[in-house]
Amino acid sequence: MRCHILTLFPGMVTPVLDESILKRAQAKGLLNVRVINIRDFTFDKHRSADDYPYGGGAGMVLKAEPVLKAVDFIKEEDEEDLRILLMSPQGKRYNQGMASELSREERRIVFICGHYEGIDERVKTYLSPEEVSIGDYVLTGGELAALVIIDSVVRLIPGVLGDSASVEDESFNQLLDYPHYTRPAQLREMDVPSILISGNHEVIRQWRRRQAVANTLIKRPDILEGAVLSDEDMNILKEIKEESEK
Ligand code: 6GU
Repeated sequence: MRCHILTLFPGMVTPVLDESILKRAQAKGLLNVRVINIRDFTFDKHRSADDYPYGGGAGMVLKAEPVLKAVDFIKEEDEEDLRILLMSPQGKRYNQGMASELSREERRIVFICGHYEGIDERVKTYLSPEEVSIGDYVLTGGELAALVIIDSVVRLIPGVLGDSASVEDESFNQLLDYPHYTRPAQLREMDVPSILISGNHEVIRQWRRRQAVANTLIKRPDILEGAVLSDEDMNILKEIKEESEK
């Protein structure tokens, strides 16, 4: 994944990029991120990136020109053909399917992080970016959203996670997880399910599928509505439903 983050607050993103998996992915050359300060593309006396809204009203608006200049700069320095995402609570709701799609994107991805009450509409008119939201709530800016997207995309890139089995088959990876346990086998009178200690890998696999399906049915039945299930999971779901009707 190759991306640029355009922000007025580089300090909100760089520490996160310098930890854990995101740091390792960069060291391995699987993630390339450049953080660009939008303020570096302001050229007036006060280096102002925001201004009062035309028509009045509360709050400030992020100016269009510094953002457009920053994008011009990326096109000149790096490449012409960019995938531009505008972080906005009004955008299309981000999900795992979009993460999967972005993990295969060859182009450089540009995250434009707005702040203040909004961003001058002409950024949208000029760049026709994809507007993306990470959920139905309002953040103070797009930085955290951009990091959420980068994190969720990077872990899907082959070689990023140590164990490639950690990223399961995409199409059958839409259910919630099964429960995990580690040592000790008994903790405050709570035992690890004995199946997990049985050593029978096939039985363990089936137990986990069943837990995942049951977990999803209880906590997120909405996911099951649209999910493409394997034949095995379909059968498990049918069994669970039949049992609950008894
Ligand atoms: Cl992408 N930006 C902002 N400012 N707020 C959000 C968001 C994005 N997604 C959800 N809320």
